[in-house]
Amino acid sequence: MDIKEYLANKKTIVETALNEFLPPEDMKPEVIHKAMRYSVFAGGKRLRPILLMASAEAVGGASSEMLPAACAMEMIHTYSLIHDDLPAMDNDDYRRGRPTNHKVFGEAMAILAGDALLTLAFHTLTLCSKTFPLDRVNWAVAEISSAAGSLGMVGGQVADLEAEGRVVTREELEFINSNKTSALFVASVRSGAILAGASSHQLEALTDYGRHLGLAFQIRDDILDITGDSTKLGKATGSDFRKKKATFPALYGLEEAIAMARDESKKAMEIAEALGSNAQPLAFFMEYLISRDR
Ligand code: GRG
Repeated sequence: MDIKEYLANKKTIVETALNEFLPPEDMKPEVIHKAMRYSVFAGGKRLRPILLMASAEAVGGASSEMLPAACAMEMIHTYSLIHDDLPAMDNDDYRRGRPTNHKVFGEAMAILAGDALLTLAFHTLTLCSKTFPLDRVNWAVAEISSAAGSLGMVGGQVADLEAEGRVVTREELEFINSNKTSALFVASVRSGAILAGASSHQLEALTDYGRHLGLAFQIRDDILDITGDSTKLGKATGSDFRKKKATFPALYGLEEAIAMARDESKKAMEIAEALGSNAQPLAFFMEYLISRDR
């Protein structure tokens, strides 16, 4: 299969749906809707929504029915990036190749744009109840809210902030990654499968796939911060080192980190292949992620 064509096709579908779910720029108060749209339509790869749809397809679901849940994941992801870039956190000036949200709209509006996207995500999720049985929708909401909150992404961000400027143990790094980065990937894979009515065996296998993918993605992200091209990445490189961030290359060395990423992605691909032909895009998706340069 042509994974680039698959990703481009899904990306267009997700962006069309996002455009429908987000309030228009001319809706009052205009500035907040402009700020939300500014970051949502800044050129993200849409990895989490595509993963959610591919996971649903892997167990026989229809990806078009997944759009509210898929877009909800992208809204949560975008909120986290806006808040992560704030002066109180990473204090970054560029994201996705453009000035960060607070640089354009000011800090107060950036905080509110993040808040509004997180809230809109859960409103959008309620639309799943038009298509799927309520027990599945409830389950998906529980998965996504846990993954985004203090037991997931927010918790990982807290541990990351607390680790800044000191050497962390392997267990701490594992905790930071599995919560800050992997939790949303795992929730995307799981909620797509849950909504599509996956069996418990399929759900277990897809959860493992999501964990390996999340780890491989984060290690690759850390490596790109060292070896990547800032023009392609759309943000400055070397920032992990400058901020003394807890990263896989810092703890294990670059060579071992590269080998770890390869190993994790191989495990994810093997799981996807074992799930049968409908899961083929998941295997290609992993391959694409590990060789990405942005
Ligand atoms: C502020 C609650 C809160 C959480 C922030 C996501 C996050 C936690 C921080 C972002 C910083 C970072 C480098 C995280 C690890 C990897 C990551 C999430 C990278 C960005 O994801 P991509 O590559 O981005 O999917 P695009 O721009 O393509 O959507």
